[in-house]
Amino acid sequence: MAKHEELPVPVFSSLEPVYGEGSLLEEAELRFSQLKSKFLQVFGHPPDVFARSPGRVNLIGEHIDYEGYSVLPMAIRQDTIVAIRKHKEGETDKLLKIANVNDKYTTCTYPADPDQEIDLKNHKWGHYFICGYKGYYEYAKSKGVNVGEPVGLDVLVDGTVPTGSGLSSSAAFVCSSTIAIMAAFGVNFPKKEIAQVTCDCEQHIGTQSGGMDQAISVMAKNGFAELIDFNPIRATDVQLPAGGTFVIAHSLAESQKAVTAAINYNNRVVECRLAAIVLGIKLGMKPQEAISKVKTLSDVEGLCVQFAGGRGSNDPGLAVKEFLKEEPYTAEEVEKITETDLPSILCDNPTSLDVLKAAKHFKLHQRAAHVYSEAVRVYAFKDAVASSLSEEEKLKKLGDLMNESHYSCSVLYECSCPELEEVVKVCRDSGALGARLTGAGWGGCAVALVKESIVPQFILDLKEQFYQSRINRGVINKNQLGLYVFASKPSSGAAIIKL
Ligand code: NG1
Repeated sequence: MAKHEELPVPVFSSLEPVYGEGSLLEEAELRFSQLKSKFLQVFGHPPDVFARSPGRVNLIGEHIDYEGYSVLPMAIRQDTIVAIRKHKEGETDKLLKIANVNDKYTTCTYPADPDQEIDLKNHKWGHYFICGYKGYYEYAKSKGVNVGEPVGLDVLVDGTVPTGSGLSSSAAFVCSSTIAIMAAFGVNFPKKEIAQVTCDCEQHIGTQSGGMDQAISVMAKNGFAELIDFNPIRATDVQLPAGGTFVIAHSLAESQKAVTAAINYNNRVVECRLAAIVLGIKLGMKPQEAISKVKTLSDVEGLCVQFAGGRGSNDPGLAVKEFLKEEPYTAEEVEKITETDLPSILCDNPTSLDVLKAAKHFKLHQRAAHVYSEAVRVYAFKDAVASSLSEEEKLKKLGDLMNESHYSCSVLYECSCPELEEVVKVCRDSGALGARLTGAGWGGCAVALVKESIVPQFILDLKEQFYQSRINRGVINKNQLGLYVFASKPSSGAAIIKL
């Protein structure tokens, strides 16, 4: 039997296989029927097809996917549904009209041109659809599909993944858009290929993201977290211990990842790249060879481990301690080691040049120390899940690893913020076995591992200690609390729905 990532995105003619039964199904039935009527009302035709893709919570493995390391997320029930209709021959307006059921998002219109540039200086929510649109054409052409003349598309979006929350609303939107476009054009591909295409095409938005979010959104399986490996993309089911529940708690600070890319997300990608090049050179590579061959810390892991081997260890972190100083590097210091100016090293990506313009210095030691140690924690987490430890011990071990991960993200990678620190502390004080920021950070959500038996009390405690003062100040409405703090079970991945 083919592995599930080799299979195409499933096509369903009813909602049960995706949403199960009970209240989730009822809620989904309502959403789909409202989406259908609104589509008719806005565009004067019914949609041809729907695609949905979920958000995710990353349990462990933060900021290491773009360095080539495995991560361990699970899909959540919140998702993005895209309803789409391809214009028929004879319909002359060659436009992509992207509307949203939520009035907060005004309709975006773009030309039906797969080669259009996305205007990064003028960020719009519809740009994420254009990522998928460009991705579809680039990929279909590379697979020899006759894509024909571009035609207009009518699109209506309904998303329930909170934006800027570290739960990957962007990937849910890009994946559902790409899959909806594929379905409208009558093609489908293996899930692992779609995971790669959507990962590549989301980079059109200007973040040099890794592939975690798209991979889990496309390849998730109901009831399982997934260990996601890269190069090539692969998903391995991880059955989480039954006695533990993951509770997601929003810090209520919005993470503006695309807008702050030059100082936050892309800055870390660049720092990791420079750390990897410097390590490569210190461990014997010629500067030019390191610059051309080394892109990520995983590229020099072998050299670091070899170095550690000489000291009776296999920890690449030893090379970090030995060769990367803790004080931040100036651009000149890095250029002295690389014998090349930084713009020439990083010229393959214009968004890296934006990082250089904004950066005062580079913290190579701390970033590399985080990446290598976090990569080890992912496997320790997976091994603990599969171990013969008692359930109690297992949950304790998983919680400890999550706490260590948070410390590393906060102190070494500096991707936390005061609100996240506060919510993580409240989670731990309220009985979580472990709690950490999840996703890119700089705002967004924390994820806490909580014993199943105390979940209701835990959520009440969080409400009292973290959310009540925010409700009193009018930051959120008390009726919306369920959107910001909720228990989550591993949900299913992307699907095409023809009703
Ligand atoms: P968020 O911002 O949580 O969707 C981002 C990246 C991931 C990964 C995490 C940090 C995108 C689409 N996703 O996730 O690839 O690097 O940060 O672990 O940018």
